[in-house]
Amino acid sequence: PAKGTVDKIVDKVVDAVSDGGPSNEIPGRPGREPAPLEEPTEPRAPLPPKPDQAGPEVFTATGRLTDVPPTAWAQGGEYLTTAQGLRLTDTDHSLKAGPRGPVLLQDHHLREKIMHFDHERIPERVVHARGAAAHGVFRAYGTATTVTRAAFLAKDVETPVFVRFSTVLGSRGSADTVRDTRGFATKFYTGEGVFDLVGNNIPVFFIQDAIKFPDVIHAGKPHPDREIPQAQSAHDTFWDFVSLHTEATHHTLWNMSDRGIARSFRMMEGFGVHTFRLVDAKGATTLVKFHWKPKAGVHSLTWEEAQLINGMDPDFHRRDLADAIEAGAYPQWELGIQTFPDTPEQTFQGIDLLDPTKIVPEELAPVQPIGLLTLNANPVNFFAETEQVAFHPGHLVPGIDITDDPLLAGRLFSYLDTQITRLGGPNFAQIPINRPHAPINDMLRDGFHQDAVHSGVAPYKPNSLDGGCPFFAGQSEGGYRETPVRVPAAEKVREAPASYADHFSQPRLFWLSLTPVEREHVIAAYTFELGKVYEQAIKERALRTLAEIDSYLCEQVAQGLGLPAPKPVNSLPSVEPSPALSQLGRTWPTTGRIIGIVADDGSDLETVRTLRQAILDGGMVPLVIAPAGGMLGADGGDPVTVQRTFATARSVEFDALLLAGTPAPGKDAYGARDAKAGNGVTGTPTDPRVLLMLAEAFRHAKPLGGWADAEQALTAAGIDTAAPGVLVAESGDAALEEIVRLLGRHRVWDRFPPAVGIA
Ligand code: HDE
Repeated sequence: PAKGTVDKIVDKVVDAVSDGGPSNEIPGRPGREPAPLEEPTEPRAPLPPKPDQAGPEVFTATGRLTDVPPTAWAQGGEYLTTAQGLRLTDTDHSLKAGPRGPVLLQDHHLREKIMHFDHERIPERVVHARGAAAHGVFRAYGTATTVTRAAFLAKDVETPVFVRFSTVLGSRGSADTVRDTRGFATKFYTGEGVFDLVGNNIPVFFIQDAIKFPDVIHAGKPHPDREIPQAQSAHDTFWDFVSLHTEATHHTLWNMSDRGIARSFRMMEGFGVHTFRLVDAKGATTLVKFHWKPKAGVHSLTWEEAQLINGMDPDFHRRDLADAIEAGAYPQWELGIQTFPDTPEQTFQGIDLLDPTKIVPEELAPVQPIGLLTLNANPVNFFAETEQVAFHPGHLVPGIDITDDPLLAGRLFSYLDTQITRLGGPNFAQIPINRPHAPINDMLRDGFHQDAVHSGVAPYKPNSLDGGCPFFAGQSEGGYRETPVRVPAAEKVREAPASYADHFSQPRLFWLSLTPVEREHVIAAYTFELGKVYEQAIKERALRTLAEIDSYLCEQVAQGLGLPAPKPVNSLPSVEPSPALSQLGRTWPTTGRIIGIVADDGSDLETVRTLRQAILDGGMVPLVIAPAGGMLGADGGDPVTVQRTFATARSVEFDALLLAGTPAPGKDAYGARDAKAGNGVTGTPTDPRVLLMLAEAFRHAKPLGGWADAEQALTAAGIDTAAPGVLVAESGDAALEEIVRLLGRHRVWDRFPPAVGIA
């Protein structure tokens, strides 16, 4: 991002701190004017309309309203009105018989205001209820034109998009950093109609047939008796189901890997999961799998970090996405496709392309980039946009078709159906965020929340009364034609193909493709999750599933649970690992990374000033952490703005920590107070909250270090200063340089060499 834009976010943080904190007045540098307490009396200009959300054609008895910006319907006038447009003189007092008298039933404004409030909530999504979204643009490279006629994939075509990320299990108010699959749903507003790519950050799914969806979700959601636990898979019903229904093994293993605890929505891959069928201009078809590759790399939290964040900042992912966009550090992904010949078997090198529990390793079918997604604008209103957006895998455009994956077939029903309950009727396509940018002429009429005032008398076809309008489009006019795929002559059965019975070869492939560090995390995750299960029989069954993946994995988890490991399985499938499945081992851009600088008035502030600027120049975000808010400036130089205090900061917010020397305990350090009560922190020269921050950052394998007498604080925190990724540098510059180099790898895993048996 441009330096100025990252600066913006820092200034925003400064503003936020100055809003609530003590006076920031510094001689010669006055703080902000205090906000006026009265409401302004001059009307302000209406909010600008959103250019990509023009309204439907609306006519009234007095004429056409089409040219009125959509915001004018809801927020246009200068005066507060009722929903009927009546200007109001007061909204603070009910109408009463005298100031102390009873409230009058005739108060129509009170009645309307409370009635509307009573109905402000709508049912949350039955899955993927918790989410965050952003607007953006997709620019096609044109490389896909060899396999598809989709107009939005032609070279340099730019298409507006809206992308919603989500967790699956939790309710709308649940925490962001739980262990779960993440949704990655993209709405492309193409000139040929809306195309929705409704994917996840994990390339496989728990089930092979949509008819099992209620089962897996009932098992994952909180227990029906006490409605706990919220947004977790670490409980009996989930493990009961996945240990019995072993086709879930592959997806479960991905969830137990670091993919289940993404560092940021910006740092996740996305997958279309199913195989789709692309069709070129001549009707030739190619089978494809869609992939989103994040420009920022694929990174995860550590498990302890994820749990801490759920308490410290349950909106962590939501905030991270919005802050990055506001700072101008626009998140980007490349869209890519793996292509496979559309053969009657619909397999590729023996892998069944219709089985959504299977991947095709990138080493066998490389991901070919076809365009770039950039998220560049936050929603203006969460409810109107993020909550009301309605995705559907059946929203397709010419050139993109479905396959007979039985999981996809059920989804094609589900996503329309669910909106009727959630959005209150069949007209949800008219909600601004769902409106196509292509012209609509659908002959669908009436129903709840009908926004359009349709003209004409003949919403039927054929008709003569409306001149035969609207007309059918031929293929040359962009008409959608289903691919005439041959359907095999067969008997009606409730059965799956034989290849769907292989539930373990690909989990083994995934396990063997991970680095030792990643495998350790998988072992820890299973041990944690199964450790939360009460029923012994379920744990034992889950261990038998693990024995089908790898004996070491199974033994280690069994040991953690204090259970005997089941007998190793003879002849586990021999599979070729796919290194592309590992998140580690590559170096990524450090743009947008957050570096905390711990300092106080006794620190080397001159270097803090220089480093702060250097971090900004590098496209990263410096946050100065000090004993109290306001400014640091005891050395008489330019005051250094404090963004976090020892009270508001916690290690989980930062990707790396730098110490500008050892800070003295803050005046109001709770640790100092607690020390009097004898909690064991007496005698340390450093504020205990700083010690906690350092110890956590160390445990979470984050780069950390400092200069001046920083070593004293590190040692007081019990940190071995010779450990990898811990630096006590000669100068601030040297410390920063090394920190940035380490951040390119995200974490310093060398600090914790994996157990010998794991490699
Ligand atoms: Fe969904 N899914 N799903 N799903 N799904 C929904 O639609 C469903 C599946 C995914 O941000 C619901 O509007 C069935 C796979 C995402 O608004 C619902 C089956 C994948 C989102 C629904 C699946 C997904 C949803 C709930 C099994 C990855 C959030 C609210 C056949 C490829 C979209 C809604 C958003 C949401 C049904 C399986 C991704 C009920 C029946 C596989 C990202 O319609």
